[in-house]
Amino acid sequence: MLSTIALLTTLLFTPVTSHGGCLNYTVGETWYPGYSPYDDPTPQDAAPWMPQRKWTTNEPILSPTNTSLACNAPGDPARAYIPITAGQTITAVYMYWIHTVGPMIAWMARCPHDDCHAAADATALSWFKIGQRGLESGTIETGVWFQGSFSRWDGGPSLWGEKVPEGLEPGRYLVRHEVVSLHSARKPQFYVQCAHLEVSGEGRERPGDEYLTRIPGVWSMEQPEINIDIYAPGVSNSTVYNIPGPPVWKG
Ligand SMILES: [Cu+2]
Repeated sequence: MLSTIALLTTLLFTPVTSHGGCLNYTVGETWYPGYSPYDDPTPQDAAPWMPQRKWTTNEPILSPTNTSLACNAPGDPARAYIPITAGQTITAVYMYWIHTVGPMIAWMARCPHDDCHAAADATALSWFKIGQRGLESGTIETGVWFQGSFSRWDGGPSLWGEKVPEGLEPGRYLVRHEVVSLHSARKPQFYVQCAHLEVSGEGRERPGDEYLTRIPGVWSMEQPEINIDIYAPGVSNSTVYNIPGPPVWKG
């Protein structure tokens, strides 16, 4: 009951009724504001400091083959890059996050010719995972997923940090934060934001082909972990959820 009241209070004082997303980033102590679909787009579109690709609605993407799955819609390139050294953590800062079930995956992709602005078509890039979070304890239906445990229900920022692999070669990359929400049976919801990163450091490695995939392409309704009914017998009480897709590249 208490949590219900807290949730209702949050909803009354935030500009959304159901969905949230990644609106900011931090590296160390530095904050990098991203795009806000809740605010006037005009100054944001002109902002030279903007490191996040444009997204104009907090609604989920409902099809794993939608081209907006890559970097949301419209996904216009950002103007700025977040500087980060390989081995440092990029933290995605979510606001208004309320869903609790399903995996979260952080991805990166190298921009051709080190120009993420020219590489506007994120569906053509080779994506690799840098981190993923799933079921932390309990069962698929009622257990604790990172998606629920990371959320600050009081309306404060919810933080999700993943390390840029230490061995990664310097260059300009997209980083893509994806939440897959599975609370509707066989109707997965995808929440995606992308930002531009400028990676420095001494790394000389890049992920091999077995780590790379296209987006869309990586998910399909043929995958039992994506096309899932978390309330079905045999599923709801399972304590194992394997996050599909390629393995995480640790660099
Ligand atoms: Cu939602």
